[in-house]
Amino acid sequence: MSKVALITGVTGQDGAYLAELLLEKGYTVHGVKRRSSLFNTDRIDHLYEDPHVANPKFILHYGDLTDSMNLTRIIQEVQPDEIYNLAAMSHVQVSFEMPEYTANADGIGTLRILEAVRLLGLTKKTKIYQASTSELYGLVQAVPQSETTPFYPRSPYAVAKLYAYWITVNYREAYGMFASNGILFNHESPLRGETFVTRKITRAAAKIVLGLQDCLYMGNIDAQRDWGHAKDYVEAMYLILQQETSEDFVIATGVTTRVREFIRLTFAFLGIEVTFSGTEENEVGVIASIDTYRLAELGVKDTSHLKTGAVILKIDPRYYRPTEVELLIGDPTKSQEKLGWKPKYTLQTLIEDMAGADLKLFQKDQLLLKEGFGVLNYFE
Ligand code: NDP
Ligand code: GDR
Repeated sequence: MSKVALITGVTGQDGAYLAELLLEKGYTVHGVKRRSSLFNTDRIDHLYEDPHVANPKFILHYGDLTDSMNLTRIIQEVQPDEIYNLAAMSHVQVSFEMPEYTANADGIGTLRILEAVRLLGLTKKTKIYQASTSELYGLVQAVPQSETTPFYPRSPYAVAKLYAYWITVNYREAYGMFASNGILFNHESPLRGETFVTRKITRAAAKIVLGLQDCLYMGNIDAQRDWGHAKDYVEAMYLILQQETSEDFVIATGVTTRVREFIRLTFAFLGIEVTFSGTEENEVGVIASIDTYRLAELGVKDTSHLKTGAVILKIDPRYYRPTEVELLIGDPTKSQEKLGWKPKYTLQTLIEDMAGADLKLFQKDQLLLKEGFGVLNYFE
């Protein structure tokens, strides 16, 4: 009998990679997706199975983390061996604008799942993975951050996730449930949401190189993050639920990088050298040199719109956060030793994957535009 997994947040970046991984491992995968007025399954369309086939391996259910009855019914129907709770309002800056909703979905949503498993008498059968986050560390208490570093959350998102973290620990201790937190540091990919910083940068760099955008507006480019690839990180989620005992794990690369360095490396991969000048809100990023051979290699033949000395980055304080998390660097020793987990991607191969994919995406759009099909109408 194949194992049965239930993934909340299956339409998100991690949900898509995790569903793919578990299907490859022979699982039957159930996913919770939200009802939306437009299709929201782009990231998982390649996994779609006609629901009319016998014994489908990938099944979607409408649901929402704010709806207890709905979650309880789905869990009762599915009787999962493993639940991966990935659903969340996951954007830190947006959580300042929607604090109550964020607390409800990200905090109480986790309680709803734990309590459903308990009330349905599944505590001995169902293992639960909770998507915890390095945002819990917030204001720096010590670095590198490990499983024993104190938390100091700095956003409504992180405070909601703090509740989710502790309620997961509490259900494990109170009811003997297998419920584990993966404290994952930032992980990115070509499937990353367009408004997270890495994807915003790779998209803008690709568009600037193709002459579809002039300037990239950024917030705090001195923030430091420990960035990995989502493909590596979903492997860790799976491993956490295959352990004999339920425990919490930090998943990170152990390397931290400033946002400005991510910008520099992304443009460098695309053949543009960027230098920075000015300070704080007046800082700008300028094209220092253009490698036309590299651009030609990438299929960018017309570079007439790219000029040395052009300003391609400005600071817009709109993107500053009321309270910022300045420095994250994880200590992955425990996950390396106990899970045997090691990331395959480096920062450079992550950037190549993301910037390469975005360049291809906008080259396709450019072609369609040239031929008179479609409009370039992406909100930033
Ligand atoms: P995404 O934002 O890409 O995906 C979030 C998913 O949650 C989407 O499927 C979204 O649905 C769904 N969702 C949002 N609100 C609800 C709700 N109320 N009910 C049901 N589903 C909902 O996030 P990631 O894939 O990047 O992250 C996955 C999880 O891991 C999140 O919990 C995030 O907070 C956490 N995390 C992420 C890290 C990262 O660097 N990526 C690091 C550490 C933790 P829809 O598609 O309809 O919007
Ligand atoms: P983060 O990711 O807040 O770490 O949360 P994000 O990519 O949004 O920001 C990283 C850092 O970049 C700075 N920054 C900007 N960020 C955005 N989005 N847009 C900008 O224009 C910009 N300019 C500078 C930010 O201030 C910040 O310091 C992500 C999410 O996936 C969470 O769900 C997850 O829990 C954590 O990672 C780990």
